Amino acid sequence: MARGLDPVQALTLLRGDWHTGYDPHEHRIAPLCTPLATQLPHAVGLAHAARLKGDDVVALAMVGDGGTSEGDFHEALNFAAVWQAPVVFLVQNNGFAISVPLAKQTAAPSLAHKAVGYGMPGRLVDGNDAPAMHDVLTEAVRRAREGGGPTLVEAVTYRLEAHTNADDATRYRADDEVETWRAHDPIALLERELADRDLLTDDFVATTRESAEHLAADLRDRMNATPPLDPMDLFDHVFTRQTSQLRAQAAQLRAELDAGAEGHTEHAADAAAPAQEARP
Ligand SMILES: Cc1ncc(C[n+]2csc(CCOP(=O)(O)OP(=O)(O)O)c2C)c(N)n1
Repeated sequence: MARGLDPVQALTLLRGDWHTGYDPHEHRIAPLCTPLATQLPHAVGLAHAARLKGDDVVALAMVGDGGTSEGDFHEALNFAAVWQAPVVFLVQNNGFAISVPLAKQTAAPSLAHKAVGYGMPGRLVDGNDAPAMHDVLTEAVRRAREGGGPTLVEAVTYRLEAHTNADDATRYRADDEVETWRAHDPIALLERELADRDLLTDDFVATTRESAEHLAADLRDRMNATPPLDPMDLFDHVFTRQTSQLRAQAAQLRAELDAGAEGHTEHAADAAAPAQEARP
């Protein structure tokens, strides 16, 4: 969104569409992908290639605390350091990978410590402190741009809500822990800090709140509108030339969809029949 992307475009994949919703080249944002941490080796390859071509690029690769347990995390950081690729790895450590707390994810003193083993600087920062985040990331980007190689940044924060609406977070963490972190909400902290420095007017706060509510309401409305999806699209862009297995699977789905559509018509007819009979 900071690069002018429509939030509905950014969320297209999560509505079940087969494409990422925006042009990665136009916005210089890689396509979203569901498998955890695969974006990290992609970022290293992209940054390394850009440097070889003399393109002034620094890749920012983001991952969660849980994602740092994936093999891709290790491979990406290792190669980034060996090649001195211009990449900044930003780990959003929000304490949980769905229900798994960080203590079950790693025995390292911090995730930032892992940088030492790869041979790159590691930075541990309060992820709820916006100016601190800005400082640390600006320094990491500058180092990468000047040829100083990658940096691993661990931003410590907390996931206030459940992982998804299918997750009941009360089963694995205490309410008072959540409330303690709620008091450190990064937006409230930034607002207080700016107000303390007389950099914030009531007018600006009111206008910003109003436009944020408007943006959220508009996003909800547009996300709730049923997207024009055809499940058969699923098979179109997997291979340049479709395999026989995919053709068979496509035919099977087509048959199931057609049978389902007929089933719906029959149900609709069943439902309509008694009403017709009851008519005088
Ligand atoms: C390779 C892989 N394994 C499992 C999953 C299922 N999964 C989706 S999100 C998630 C937890 C991610 O936790 P974390 O990396 O800490 O990120 P967070 O969502 O907390 O920001 C898991 C296990 C997945 N998407 N990909």
